[in-house]
Amino acid sequence: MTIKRTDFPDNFIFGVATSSYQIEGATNEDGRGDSIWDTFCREPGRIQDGTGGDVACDHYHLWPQDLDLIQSLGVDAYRFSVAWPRIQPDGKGPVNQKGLDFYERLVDGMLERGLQPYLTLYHWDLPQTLQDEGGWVNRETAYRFAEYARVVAERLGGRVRSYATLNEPWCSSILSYQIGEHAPGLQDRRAALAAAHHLLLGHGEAVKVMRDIVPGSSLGIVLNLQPAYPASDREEDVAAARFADGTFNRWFLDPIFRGEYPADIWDAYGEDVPTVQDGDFAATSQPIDFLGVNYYSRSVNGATGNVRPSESSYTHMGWEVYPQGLTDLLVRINHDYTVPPVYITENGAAYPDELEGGRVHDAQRVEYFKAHVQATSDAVQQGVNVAGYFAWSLMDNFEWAFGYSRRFGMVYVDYGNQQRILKDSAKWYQTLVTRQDAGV
Ligand code: NCW
Repeated sequence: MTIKRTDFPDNFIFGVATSSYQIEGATNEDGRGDSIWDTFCREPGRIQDGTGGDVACDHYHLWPQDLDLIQSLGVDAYRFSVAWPRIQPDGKGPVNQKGLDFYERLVDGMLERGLQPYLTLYHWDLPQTLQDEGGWVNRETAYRFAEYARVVAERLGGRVRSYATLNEPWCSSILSYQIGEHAPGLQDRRAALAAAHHLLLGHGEAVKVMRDIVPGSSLGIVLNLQPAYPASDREEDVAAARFADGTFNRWFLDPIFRGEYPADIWDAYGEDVPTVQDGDFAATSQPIDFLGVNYYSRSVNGATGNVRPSESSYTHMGWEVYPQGLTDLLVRINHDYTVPPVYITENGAAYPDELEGGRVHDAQRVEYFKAHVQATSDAVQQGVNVAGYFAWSLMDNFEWAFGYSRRFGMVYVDYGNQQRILKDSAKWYQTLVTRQDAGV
């Protein structure tokens, strides 16, 4: 089966995505403050290969050539994130003009190259000073976030077509404060649920503030959603899937699109539920212009734990390859919620790539992308308003707790000399997006 660009609506956007801490490096330059990831990476045992983001892809210095690279792929848009500690080193108060200057150059650089900027305000690099006061567990952080959003929107304004508040709040709450795999590495469910609530509140407050500053830009949020399937028809397995869907998906979707938490999960959380003040749900459910969906895999749930189907293939992250899950997920959210246009803001796969004679033959990644772009098109055919697709990632980068041991890029990064080398998947994507009628 082949897929071609003309299978999609004319104004459908194709892009590539990255995030600040994963690519920028230069963590001590031009007045940047510490983020919770700088601290976390210094703690022994937190990062699999003992590395951190101090150099990463050195994008802070190499950005002009990286933008050239993106332009050469022929994509329409570039999704990137702003590092809060570059803008406000202490997370509040004084604004660091040099930080704003960097992102202004970057945005202008995109526009000069015909690339639409899709900006994310928070891709997990919380200023350490705010963490010292409790981080997202502290309600005040939500209001600090709205101030930071104001500062960025005032400088970059309507040049940025799309502002996302948060990337994957499940990760910056549950994975960070309950499971403890991400910074700040706590293991406390009650704290995690407070963090999730304050993230959602911060999202809503930021949307309110930005509406007036950038009325022409589209505002939204990016969630990592994972459809949950039962391992069998047995009642216990169906209940397990419903619970997984509730904690992972509905806990974030419902406050945004219904102004409430899902009752079944609220009851299951017992004493650990967050304190919700009057007006909080009015904030979390502020109208938004788009929903960003990051899709990587599904979960298969049994009463006694998750199941890993043996006939499936798995990526280097151990995530099952299941493209049908993307179609199912999109159709389902379109059915269950009144959703604005949806973007697939991330989709991709890590594989252990090897550079051979200047080339990277990442056939599995090509297959992964092909199947998921097709799955996106299937959802469009079934009536879901999908407005764009962003590949994760433009280039190999710092994969959080896995350090540099996982490669998600369409472009290979040789960390020894910072060379960028197009993998076969980048060439495949280039053909898809630039040769309108070429089946790839
Ligand atoms: S870790 C993660 N990722 C990867 C990361 O590079 C990117 O910054 C994120 O936006 C690739 O895309 C996202 N997501 C976490 C997914 C959670 C998987 C469920 C784990 C269950 C314990």
